[in-house]
Amino acid sequence: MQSQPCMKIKLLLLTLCLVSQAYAQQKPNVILIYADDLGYGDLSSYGATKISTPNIDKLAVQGMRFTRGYATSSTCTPSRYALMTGEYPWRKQGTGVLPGNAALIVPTGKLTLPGLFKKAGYKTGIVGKWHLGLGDAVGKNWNEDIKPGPSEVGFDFSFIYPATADRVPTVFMENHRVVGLDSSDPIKVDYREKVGNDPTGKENPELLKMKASPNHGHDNTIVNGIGRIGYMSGGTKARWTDEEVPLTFLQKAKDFIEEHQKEPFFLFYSLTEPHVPRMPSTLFKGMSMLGYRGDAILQLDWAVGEIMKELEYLGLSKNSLIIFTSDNGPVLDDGYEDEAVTKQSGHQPAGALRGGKYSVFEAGMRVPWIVRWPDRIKPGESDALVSQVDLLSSFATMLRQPLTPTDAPDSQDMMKVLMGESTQGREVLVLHAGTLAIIKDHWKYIAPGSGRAYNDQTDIELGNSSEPQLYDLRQDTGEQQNLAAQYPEKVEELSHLLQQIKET
Ligand code: NG6
Ligand code: CA
Repeated sequence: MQSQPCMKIKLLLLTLCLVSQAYAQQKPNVILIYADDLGYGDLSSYGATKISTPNIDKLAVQGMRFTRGYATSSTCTPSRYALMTGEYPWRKQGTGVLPGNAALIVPTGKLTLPGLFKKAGYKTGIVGKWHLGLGDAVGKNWNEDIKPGPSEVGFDFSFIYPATADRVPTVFMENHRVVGLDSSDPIKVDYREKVGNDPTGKENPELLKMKASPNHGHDNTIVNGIGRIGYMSGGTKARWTDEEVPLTFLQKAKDFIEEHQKEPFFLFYSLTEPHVPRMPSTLFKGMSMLGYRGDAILQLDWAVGEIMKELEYLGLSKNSLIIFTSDNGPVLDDGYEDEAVTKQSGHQPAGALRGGKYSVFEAGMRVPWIVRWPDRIKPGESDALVSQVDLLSSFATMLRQPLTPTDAPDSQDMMKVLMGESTQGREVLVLHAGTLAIIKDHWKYIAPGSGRAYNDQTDIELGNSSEPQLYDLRQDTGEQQNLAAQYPEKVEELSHLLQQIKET
């Protein structure tokens, strides 16, 4: 017979053992930090020398830094569509850059990334930019509940703005409602013709605090001295102040984390920087010496640091999985005279990559990509091929949620790769801008297309050509040498493969 104290010690040890096992198996919190138009070369951890981003660099040092991580597309809406659905956006009509009054394009009846987390018992939230449409029609009443939206595709909580900072309506929405509605000053939105009496950039350019670039589309309703795309009237008190937008999102993100600290949560923290209009808060104006675009990047880096501090403070840092990436590549002049070009000062937002936002060349879609999870990931670097379309399947594996054959059709399970436990990335990846491209091993084939080769407004090479293009990314990351004529059988193989994928 064992003595009483001995039994007690054994019981205590057993309990401790079970508790620690449960702890090890505890589901991690997941925070997806998604920058807007941040380029491959915009971070010091990705080679930038004219700007320093210590907080994001720290994530890179403590986690896995990917050098071949991609968004699916070179603009926002399609990349986000793929992230949410696990489906290549070019398979579906209407997934291009949406106006601010567009209807929701994410299907409500299908599995989505937040829906997956929800099924696995997580609390899910999005804070920041949405840009996937709201409601079931273009013509909607902004003064009442708007559905469907984030709540109907899997988010328990949303605090968003509808489209982009340069598109009306310039308001925040919490769950189904615009924040700060005032029935005596109803909001109207129109993208075809002017509504109400607010001045426009076209009629009253003298009222602008930041000029629109010539021939860009930012000359409709002026809000806070900035011309927007689209017209709005009313909602005077609901309109955001540009300098405060990122600070508001940061606070809401921190609140969400704090509120759900005791249960597993998934937070999609969808930052707005460095997308136009770049209007950093007073503290950051002038800080980078690269103009407001650089300042916005510093502000973004600071916000990431604040999120990390919050996690530390709550004791959640180790068991939180952070993914940091960007929705598409960089652009300097995207429609406002904000000195991004004149103060570039040698900064290379795309690093050594060719092209930029809107381009099918590498800079359009190859973006910073960092995964940090101290409880599981050993710090390192990986050149495995991964795409944001893969997150859905990868998390399905992590959460042990089986997928049906119609769920996330283009998403591949990259969990081991993301954890740094495998170097076997994708074999094949389709990229999307004006035309499609396909990467297989180190080869990249760009299908011929009729689009412009160069956009002089944004000063970006779009990558379109009437001729097939073939690049050897291993030797020529900068896509300088078109080898199509030299390797016709490779061109044949890849164009055939692309065709096959399009038809599946
Ligand atoms: C373009 C806008 C650009 C930006 C982009 C969307 C013009 C000339 N350009 O139409 O400023 O808003 O749409 O960017 O109006 S994205 O990152 O959301 O895809
Ligand atoms: Ca974007």
